[in-house]
Amino acid sequence: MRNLWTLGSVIYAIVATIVTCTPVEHYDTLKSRQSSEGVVAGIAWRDENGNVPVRREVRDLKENYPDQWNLYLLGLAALEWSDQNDSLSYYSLAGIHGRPYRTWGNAPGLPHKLGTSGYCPHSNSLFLTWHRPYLALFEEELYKQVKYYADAAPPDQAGRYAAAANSFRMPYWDWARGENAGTVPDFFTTQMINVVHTNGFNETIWNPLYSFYFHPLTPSVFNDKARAHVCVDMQRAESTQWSRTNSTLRWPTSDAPDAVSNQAAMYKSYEQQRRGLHDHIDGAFRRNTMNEFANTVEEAHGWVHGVIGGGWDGTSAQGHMWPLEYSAFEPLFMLHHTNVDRLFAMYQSAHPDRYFSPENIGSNGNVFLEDGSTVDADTSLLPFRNPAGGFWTPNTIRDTRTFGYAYPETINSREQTGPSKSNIQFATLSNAQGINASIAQLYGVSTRSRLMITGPSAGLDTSATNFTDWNILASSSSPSTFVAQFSLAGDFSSDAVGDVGSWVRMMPSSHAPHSTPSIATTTRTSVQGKISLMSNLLDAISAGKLASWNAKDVVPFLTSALTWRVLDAQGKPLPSHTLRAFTFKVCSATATIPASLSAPIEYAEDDEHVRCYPDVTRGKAGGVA
Ligand SMILES: *[C@@H]1O[C@H](CO)[C@@H](O)[C@H](O)[C@H]1NC(C)=O
Ligand SMILES: *[C@@H]1O[C@H](CO)[C@@H](O)[C@H](O)[C@H]1NC(C)=O
Ligand SMILES: *[C@@H]1O[C@H](CO)[C@@H](O)[C@H](O)[C@H]1NC(C)=O
Ligand SMILES: *[C@@H]1O[C@H](CO)[C@@H](O)[C@H](O)[C@H]1NC(C)=O
Ligand SMILES: *[C@@H]1O[C@H](CO)[C@@H](O)[C@H](O)[C@H]1NC(C)=O
Ligand SMILES: [Cu+2]
Repeated sequence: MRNLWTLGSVIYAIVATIVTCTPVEHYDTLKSRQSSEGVVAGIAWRDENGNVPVRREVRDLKENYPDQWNLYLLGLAALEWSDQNDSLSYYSLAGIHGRPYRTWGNAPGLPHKLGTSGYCPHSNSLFLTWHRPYLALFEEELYKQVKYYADAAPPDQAGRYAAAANSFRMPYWDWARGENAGTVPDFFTTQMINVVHTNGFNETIWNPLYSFYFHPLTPSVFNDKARAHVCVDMQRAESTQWSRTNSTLRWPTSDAPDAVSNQAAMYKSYEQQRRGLHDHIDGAFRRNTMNEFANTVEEAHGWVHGVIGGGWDGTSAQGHMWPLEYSAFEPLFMLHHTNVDRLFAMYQSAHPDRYFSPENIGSNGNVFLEDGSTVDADTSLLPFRNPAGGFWTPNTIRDTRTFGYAYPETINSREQTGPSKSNIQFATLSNAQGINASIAQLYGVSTRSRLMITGPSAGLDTSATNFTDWNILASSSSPSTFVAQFSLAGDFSSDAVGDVGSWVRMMPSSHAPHSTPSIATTTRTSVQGKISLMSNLLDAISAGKLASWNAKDVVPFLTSALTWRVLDAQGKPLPSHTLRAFTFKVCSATATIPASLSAPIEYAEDDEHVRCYPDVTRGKAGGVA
């Protein structure tokens, strides 16, 4: 008994030390405490037919709905400058996701995790569902600001702005449309932006999409190093930059306090990655279960965090968007995650019968999830309370209309039962043809059109309907953030880096307690990734470097051309001998092109039509032999 007691007090002392390392700001020091604390109700307004408005693509909002665009800029700027002590301020809402690791909305989570983790679930199946009420909460607060500006309009403009405000919903940035959707919008990257006030006056304001200013910055809650000094068990290769940087940065020039963003690096990174992102989302929509879809979308999502934040390839310091702990402070976070939520809603519309099955989360716990627990569609999504009582769950957030919004592609899709099918006002994209056609046209079409163009010159009879689809299948048991970059150009020092695309896993830094070499010895359950080679093989065929996409040509080509490297969260390449946590193989599958352009390409998944080629990967670090 005595030994047990002694052991118990030692454990208690260790836990107490860890908990007191980081100052925990408790919610009750914050303003706005009320009985409805932490309740996410969504936006109640509906049109005369009872339909919810849509969240629009941000470029569509700017070009075609200028009143809503101007209210958005004014409202977002006001929210960003709101009092950080208010629990519904931009700062407090962003702080729910990761740092400063404080409790929110009277939902403290697990007592022994207080002050060590945020609420955001990553690398587990709650990822998509947790962000839906999170975004809805942010949207509610943004909407209040938008209404405030509309209500202050001069009397002769009041009706116009009231209408714009009522149907305002926050925009998304569709980063998944590849070359078809152009570059990073320029209004993400300019410091100043023009806004037209409701009284008609023009003003150039600080662009709220450019960066968020901490006011004040509280170094004690953003200082990983200071914490590591107190907690001797946490020797981390982390920087103190977060406790010194007054505003959110992208691809910062250094980790010094006077660092500035390098927007051109974000711009270029997106140009390099957008085709791979497109292929990856195309692949996500082809997954057969919601859990697999969620996992594949989360990979592409992590990739966008890197495109915006930078710092993962060693060419810059880390920007706020890259580490999970700080990413929600970056103004583009909400635009990015709203697109993730939209992709989720589209998959739901295409497959209304599919939803989340129970999953063990392994080591991916957070402030409210114990490591090793099993989550399912009834797990509480802390800290977001349902007005009907208790917390929201994956089952209760299933329908976006619960929170008062839809997306252009889902507003009238077949599974939804809104009273009107003719609400053209909200339908910026035609969805009359159904959700599968929208998915095929937005995310499946580039491979197909390129096949049709390149096919004949590569000896493909375009009246034939079958072709061979090539992918890298990857798996990893790494518990830390990593970026696996794949290349056919072979030169990782050039601009061609990652020309095939990347496979990204974003993890909280607490998952790398002893820095990266421990990657090799961990035992957590593995994650799977699938990276399409199709676009690059088509390029190679066009360039005359590859005769056809048949195995007899592709296998020798990939054997000599395909290389990869894996970077840690700081952008340092991992030495080959530490890649034991990874496996990479190259496989092909038979795919069938349907006659109708609005029907998706069909990919065989069964063993009979899938073949793997160890020749391609043998002798390469992590490669299957
Ligand atoms: C916010 O709260 C802190 C700590 O309670 C206090 O020092 C600070 O003055 C408050 N700031 C504002 C703007 O109320
Ligand atoms: C405001 O500025 C825009 C862009 O510079 C211009 O097109 C518009 O006419 C201006 N409106 C007013 C009321 O000055
Ligand atoms: C950051 O803000 C603090 C006070 O808010 C100020 O003292 C400091 O000079 C600022 N640093 C930079 C680099 O602007
Ligand atoms: C979309 O297509 C899939 C097959 O690819 C089918 O199972 C599903 O029912 C379709 N969804 C709708 C809403 O038509
Ligand atoms: C195309 O592939 C499917 C299997 O995915 C197969 O059943 C069919 O016979 C193939 N058609 C041709 C023309 O090869
Ligand atoms: Cu995220």
